[in-house]
Amino acid sequence: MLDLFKRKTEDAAPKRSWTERLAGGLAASRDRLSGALAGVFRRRALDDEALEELEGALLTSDVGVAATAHLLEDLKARYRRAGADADPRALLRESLLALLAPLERPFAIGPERPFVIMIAGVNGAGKTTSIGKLAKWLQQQGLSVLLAAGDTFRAAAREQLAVWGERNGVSVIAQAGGDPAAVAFDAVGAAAARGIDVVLADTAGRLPTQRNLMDELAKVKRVIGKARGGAPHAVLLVLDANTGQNALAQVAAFDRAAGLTGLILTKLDGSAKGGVVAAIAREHPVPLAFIGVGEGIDDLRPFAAAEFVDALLPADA
Ligand SMILES: Nc1nc2c(ncn2[C@@H]2O[C@H](COP(=O)(O)OP(=O)(O)O)[C@@H](O)[C@H]2O)c(=O)[nH]1
Ligand SMILES: [Mg+2]
Repeated sequence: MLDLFKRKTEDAAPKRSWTERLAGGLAASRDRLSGALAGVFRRRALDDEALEELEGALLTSDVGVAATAHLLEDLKARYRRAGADADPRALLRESLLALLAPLERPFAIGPERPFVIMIAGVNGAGKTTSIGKLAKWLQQQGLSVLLAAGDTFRAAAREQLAVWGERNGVSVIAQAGGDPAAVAFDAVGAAAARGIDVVLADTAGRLPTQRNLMDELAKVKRVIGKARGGAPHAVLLVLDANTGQNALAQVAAFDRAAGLTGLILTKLDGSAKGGVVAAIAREHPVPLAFIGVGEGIDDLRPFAAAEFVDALLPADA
């Protein structure tokens, strides 16, 4: 089982560059937006028909009703100001960048030691994989890392984290069938004893029946705080970019239960539409700390709004 997992990850190792994979993932949305903009160019006016076409393209790209309305209003205002020679593509890029830029916030590891990062998200969102990638990223910043296998309900999840531990050369604290909160508690203690800089605490995205995921998450958070006053210092929600508008509901629910400090948006390499970033920015802004574009260890980077807009709506298409 472990071998299978390893091979799968290696096969998916980056052959294309980061930019290519991000652009590849967003290709469908990019084509839709470019198609709608072509209509504006054809008619040489941002008229009702053009706006409707753009609206359709934005909605189909997961931008959501609120952010779509905002973007169209913003675009109209920019168009009015820019005058007859306006380049609608450049203006829409400006609108998008203005909307997304506030989500770009450098993810900083504070002075607390250990600095505890709790990773939350629904099952399959990409929590464990993102932890593997984050461990590498943190080590590249010169920080030592310890992983806590908090998804105790599934043996496979534990094994998967162990593989990422091995791949990164970092320790993993796990308990067979133990309580998630207890694992997190132990991990924080172990990190303190060993002088480790950062703890990455995995959590369950699905629970055995009759237990409420959000209650459990709040409990894990509380127990981490008992292990170390002030911890966790960051709570990151992992979102699968393919979940579309449902991602917004997840942001709201997890924020309520655990107080999110940031987001990780994964699987932007697939056929994700990407527009959900705009929806989050408009409706429930939480800093987008990282984006993921693959299953490999290097497939995670801090979110950069300009890079994202370039992939979604390049200047020169
Ligand atoms: N293509 C792609 N697949 C990903 C990415 N992140 C995670 N995955 C895959 O999504 C699946 C679920 O990921 P996992 O980390 O187990 O999710 P978890 O249940 O939240 O821990 C696995 O098959 C991962 O390899 C990503 O950025 N891109
Ligand atoms: Mg997992």
